Formats: sequence, structure tokens, C-alpha cells
Amino acid sequence: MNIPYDVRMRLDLARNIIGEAGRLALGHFADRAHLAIDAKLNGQDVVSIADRAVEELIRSSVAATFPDDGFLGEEYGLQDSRSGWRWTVDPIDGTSCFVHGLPNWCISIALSDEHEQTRFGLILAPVTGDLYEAVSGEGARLNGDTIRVDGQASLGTGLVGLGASHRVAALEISAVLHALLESGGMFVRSGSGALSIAEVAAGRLCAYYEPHINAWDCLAALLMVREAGGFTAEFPGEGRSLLQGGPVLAAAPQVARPLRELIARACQRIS
Ligand code: LIP
Repeated sequence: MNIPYDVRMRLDLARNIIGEAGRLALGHFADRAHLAIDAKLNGQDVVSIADRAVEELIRSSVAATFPDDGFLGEEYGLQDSRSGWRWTVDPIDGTSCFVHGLPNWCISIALSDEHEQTRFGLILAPVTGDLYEAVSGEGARLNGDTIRVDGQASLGTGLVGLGASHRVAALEISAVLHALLESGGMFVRSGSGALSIAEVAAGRLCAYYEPHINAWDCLAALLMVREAGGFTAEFPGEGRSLLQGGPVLAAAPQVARPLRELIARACQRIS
């Protein structure tokens, strides 16, 4: 691997941090009965002491080694960068699954440079132990093995991950769901956008779409899809800031165009 020194130093730290964060999160997961849970936007948008504790651990570890780096985390927001480097972290992606005792949740860490290019992404699913990693220009790996998107699937044979939240009008999601099923496709919703996009990179899903997602949910996983030979639509999209988030689409190359056309038709029907 030909990884620049500044990236390599941060990648080594990220690899150490994500393992420690995974152990902390698993401890809270095992002790869910005592988890204080707060609703954010609504009853489906929750946060727990686990989310906050994991983000605090990652933030403090980064600050101790790279005090001038920026940090954007789901729970404590944006700290501007003085070095040009910024860490984007979701301490527990799939929080709703976490608090309900479902296994599909993960920790997502991404590093971006001063040009807003994602240079590496790590995603750890502590319940399964699956560790996804991508470094810009160096490919994507799952548990050390190189991964590639599914080059064979079509919308009629593959599984499409769909994300849904109350940040988006129900009709906007159901219209795409309806169009996908009507076209002979099938969907899954895992509750963790990061893990679902990483599964596109691993060739398990042929695509993932969500009308609104946040940067901390997807930056790491989107790099994995690109490094695994997949297509990712620009995120967060024209005229949107990183803090606003936006629509996300990641797909195997042969699926990208038919899926984008299906989504556009579905959105036209409800406009
Ligand atoms: C979740 C995302 C998911 C989205 C949920 C939620 P969180 O992130 O991964 O794609 O549909 O509404 O935003 O809140 O669990 O970190």
C-alpha cells in the first residue's frame, strides 16, 4: 500500500480506536436494560448513553494525538479543523436497532482532507465482528479480504437496501418502494445506512438508496463502494452542506442507471 504518511498515521489510530469503541459499545449493548434513552426528533430518532460515550471516547482519542484535526460527530456536532483533516464519526449507526436489541448496528469512522475527499473509512459491526475498511486508491476490504460490488445482479435479481426515517415524507419513501416492487425488485431495510452501504461494497446488496441521510452515516461506506468498483451519487448533493445531509445512492455500476431512473419516475408520480 502506498499511503501518505499523514493518512497512515491517522489510519493506524482509527484502527486502534474503533476496536476499543466496539468493546465499549458491546458492553452497553449487553446492559441495555439500564440504558437511558432520549428521543431526539421523534420516538424513532433516539440517542443513548452508549452513543454519547462512544463518541466521547473517539473524540478524546483523536484530540490527544491530532489536536488540530476537525471532528464531525452525530452527537456533539462539528469542531472546525486547523490542520485540513476532519474526522466524521457515527458512534453507533443503527441506534434504534441497538436500543431494541437487534444486531445490525455499527461504528463508522471516516477521514476527509481539505478538499473534502474521503481518504479512509472504517466500519465495525461489533456483534458480528465484521470490520470493513477502505483507503482511497487502495481498494476495500472486509476482515482483510478484498471486496467488490456485485457485477452480475440486476434490479430484478438483486436486493436493494432502502433507508427510511421521519426526516422524509412517508410518500417519498413509499413511492420508491412501490416502484421497486412493481418493477420486480425487492428491498431490505436494516436500520443502519452505514452497514447497508458497506454491504453494497461487499456485493451482498446491489444498491442502497435513502432520500435523506447524514454525513456521519455514510461517508466511510461511500468510499468503500467506490473502492469496490461501485457507483456513488454525489453526496450531499448540489447546494447542500455537509451538515444538512441529503439523498444517498450507492450501487453496482450496472444497477445505478436503472435505479436512478426508477427513483426519478417515482418522485415525478408524487410531485
Ligand atoms: C440511522 C441511519 C439510517 C436512517 C436512520 C438513522 P443513526 O442513523 O443509519 O440510514 O434511516 O433514520 O439516521 O441515527 O442510527 O445513527
